This record gives sequence, C-alpha cells and structure tokens, in this order.
Amino acid sequence: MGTKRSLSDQKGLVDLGAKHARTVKSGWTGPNERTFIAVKPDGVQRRLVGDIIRRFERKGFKLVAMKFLQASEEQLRQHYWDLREKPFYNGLVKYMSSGPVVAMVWQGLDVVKTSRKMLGETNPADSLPGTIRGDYCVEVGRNVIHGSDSVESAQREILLWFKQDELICWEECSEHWIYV
Ligand code: D4T
Repeated sequence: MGTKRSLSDQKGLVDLGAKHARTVKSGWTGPNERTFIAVKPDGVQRRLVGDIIRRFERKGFKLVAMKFLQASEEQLRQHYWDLREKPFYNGLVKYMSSGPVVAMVWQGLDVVKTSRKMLGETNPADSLPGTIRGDYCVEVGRNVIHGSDSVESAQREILLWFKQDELICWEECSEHWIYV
C-alpha cells in the first residue's frame, strides 16, 4: 500500500477527523458484511425509495453508501454478465438503464442473506406478503429492487457501482443496542 494508504488507515482503526461521525475501518465479515442494493427504475418511478430505505434502517442495517444515477447499458451489461445467455437479458438491460436508480451499500451481520429475504423471491408471485416484492409488485420483469445473491457477488457489484472513497464507514450510536 505504501503512500496510497488512506488517512484513516494511517491513524489506525479510528479516524477522529470527522466532526459528527467517527469513521472506522471495515472488513467484510460478521457485522461488517456488506451487500449491494438497488431500487430499480420502476421502484423509483413508483415512489418506493423512502419505504425501502426505511425497511433497511429499521431492521438495524447500516447505510454505508448511496447514489442516485441513471446507469449506462454498458454498466448494466457488466452487472448482469452472468445472465448474458438468458432470453430476457437485453430487455433487462434496457429496462434497468431506462431511468434513474438508487444504488446503495448496506452493512450488517448476515446482511446478504437477510436482504434477499427482505426482498422476496425473484418472481413477485412467489414472494410472501411482508417482503418488498411481495408487497409492491406483480411481474418478474418489474420487480422494483435488486439485492446481491452472495457475499462474492456483493463484492463484485460494489466495486462496479462505487469508488472506494464513496463507502463511508461510520460509527453508529445505536450499535450496542443492535449487537451484543
Ligand atoms: P436481481 O438480480 O434483479 O436482484 O434479481 P434476482 O437475483 O432475484 O434474480 P435473477 O438474477 O435471476 O434475475 C435478474 C433480473 O432479471 C429479471 N428477470 C428474471 C426477468 O426479467 N425475467 C426472468 O424470467 C427472470 C428469471 C428480474 C431480475
């Protein structure tokens, strides 16, 4: 790393430079596990952003990055590379690039697995009421939200959507009421 080490790295675990939130280093395991969540263009158009964020906040997960953007077809082709042979791939890329999305990184214990449960099944018809897709959508091609399906996918997707310095590691005051 040498001279490329960030200021917080050089200071050790805690960077006291931030005025209102202490920033801390984060790994990828335990309570520091991260996932990539995106409210898709239909979710944005249907004014679901606030509710979706509220669900993740109330669950106890920590927001570490968020941006509002219209992604390029190129970025979405990379994002959905594993699905490139599927018949719905081109339509999926077009729909995902057709309007703005809210891209987020959430952090917490088992956040990848738990987020997938909060989202529901890929097909909304298979999603239980109480899940995001179970409550807010009906068709697989307009299923309002994306969530990483594994820790490895999360790492790849976060790298694709965010620069390192856009991930804010901060110490939340309620942490000791969420984790023992
Ligand atoms: P994403 O990746 O959007 O969170 O969805 P899932 O992880 O739940 O499901 P996926 O990768 O299998 O599908 C990606 C994306 O493609 C759309 N889709 C899927 C579609 O339009 N038609 C289909 O038949 C399937 C299976 C919906 C989600």
